[in-house]
Amino acid sequence: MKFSTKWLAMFVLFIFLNLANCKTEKKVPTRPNIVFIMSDDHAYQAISAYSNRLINTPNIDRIAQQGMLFTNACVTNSICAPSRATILTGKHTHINGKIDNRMPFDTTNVTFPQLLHDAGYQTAMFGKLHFGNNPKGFDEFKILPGQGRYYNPDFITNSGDTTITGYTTDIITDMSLDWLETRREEDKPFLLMYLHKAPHRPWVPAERHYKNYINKEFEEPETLFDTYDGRGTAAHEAEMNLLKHMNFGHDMKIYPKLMKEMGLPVMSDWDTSSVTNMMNRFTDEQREAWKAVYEPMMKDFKEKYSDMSQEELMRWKYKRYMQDYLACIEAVDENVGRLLDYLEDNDLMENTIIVYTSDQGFYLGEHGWFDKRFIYNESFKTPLLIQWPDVIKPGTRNDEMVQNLDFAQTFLEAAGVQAPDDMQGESLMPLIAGEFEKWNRDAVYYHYYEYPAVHMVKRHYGIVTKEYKLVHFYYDVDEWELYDRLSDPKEMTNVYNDPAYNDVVIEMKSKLDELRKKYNDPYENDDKFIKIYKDKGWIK
Ligand code: SGN
Ligand code: CA
Repeated sequence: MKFSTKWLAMFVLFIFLNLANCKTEKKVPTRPNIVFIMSDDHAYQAISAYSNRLINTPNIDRIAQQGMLFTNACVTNSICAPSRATILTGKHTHINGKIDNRMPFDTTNVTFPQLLHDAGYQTAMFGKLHFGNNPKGFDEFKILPGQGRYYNPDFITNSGDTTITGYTTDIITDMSLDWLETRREEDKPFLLMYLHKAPHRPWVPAERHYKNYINKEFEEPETLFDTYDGRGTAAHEAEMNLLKHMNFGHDMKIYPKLMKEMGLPVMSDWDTSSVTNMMNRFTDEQREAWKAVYEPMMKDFKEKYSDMSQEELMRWKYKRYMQDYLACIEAVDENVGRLLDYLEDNDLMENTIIVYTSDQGFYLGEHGWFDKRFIYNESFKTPLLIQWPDVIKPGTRNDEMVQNLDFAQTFLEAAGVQAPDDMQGESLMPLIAGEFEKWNRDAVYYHYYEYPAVHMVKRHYGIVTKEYKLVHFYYDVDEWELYDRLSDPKEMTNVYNDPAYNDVVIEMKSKLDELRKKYNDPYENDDKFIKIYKDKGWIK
């Protein structure tokens, strides 16, 4: 009797200790895997976890269902390579040097993948980087040169260059799955950067999607016919209006020969050559499939064009734009689903941080625009969904002002690696672990430089809080704008000169000065970067 009581007590203690252990293990997971999924130019308006007005993205939405959806995530400089440089370095672009798509990325910058690799992580990158130089700190990479191609893409890899037949979104996923399946070292945590080219311009979808989308119609944004009254020179002069600047060839996929026949204007140097290049790159099979769907579209347009009003043409262009843009996202969503299924089927979900984001947001006809660059909402914000079953409560939403600047420190903290002191973001760990009292950011800083350049969005910087947005456009103008984000969420009225907002302007300007100091961006920097453009002969 005595013997069995002792054993029973020991058994209970053993169970208790084990349970306690499991509990600690669950709460503070060690060295999680990180799957960083980023697409290019994916507007949050085209993810159903944010809004199902345009498209259903059941797979991307899974990440929000299992984790957290950020409704106020934004970038520091809304353009491709600068955003990527900020993500990798945890620094604003005036510090890491990649202020625009043209300047080279300075490879002496320390990046979070290098630090994770040094700390024992296995690291891989597949897809679009857009730096002009290769990534450091990766055991393996296969990246698209520059913008890359939608069909039969070339890749730069750490074992030589290659060209692969097929559709780029599928191929980047195949590469990632192949790496996970055949080269992952099970005794190490891993970082996988899975980076889509889609849905970047010129929006070339896979056959299985374009044939379904070519006859679809879409709800229009309220501001499709915006005339920019109530805003400054920059909005009026930007060259990203669907009616005025979206190309008939390159974007709408009308054959150059037909453009000529119909007298359609050529809107960029590459408007006509781009369709020809795309057709030449296709395999015979891909070309025939394409013609079967896009030639009837052209025929139909040819019949209607001469009777179309400018308003009808704008509507037609919006529809055509959405057909191809959203069809590209279908493939991204499907492929994200393949990756999530793999992680699920291989017991890799529990202690893996999965992030879905884009390098910036995008205009889907809001203000009559496509493209990005502006601090205005659709391009300033970016989608952000994060799951980490061991840590994040499923189905949560967060409306804090988080930035692409914050990823590096978040991942380093999650991996237990000390972040260098000169990184400028904030780890998102308190937000994702539900310790909200530890988060105290109330404003973010933004600075865009690539001007004069394609789309002609003027240089500007600004500060954004949940309530207000203060912007200064400079270089060839000197104009301030203030938006009341709560009463004017579509940003239609600049209230900078409205006396009712005098105090807000004063307060926001003083906060702006503080942030420029905090991020080490003295006002003299603005001229320094203009001078670089002059020295390079990009401006006179
Ligand atoms: C290309 C696009 C632009 C786009 C930039 C930058 N033109 O130049 O529309 O703004 O890339 O995009 S295209 O005719 O070549 O498609 S970014 O995402 O790489 O920054
Ligand atoms: Ca981009």
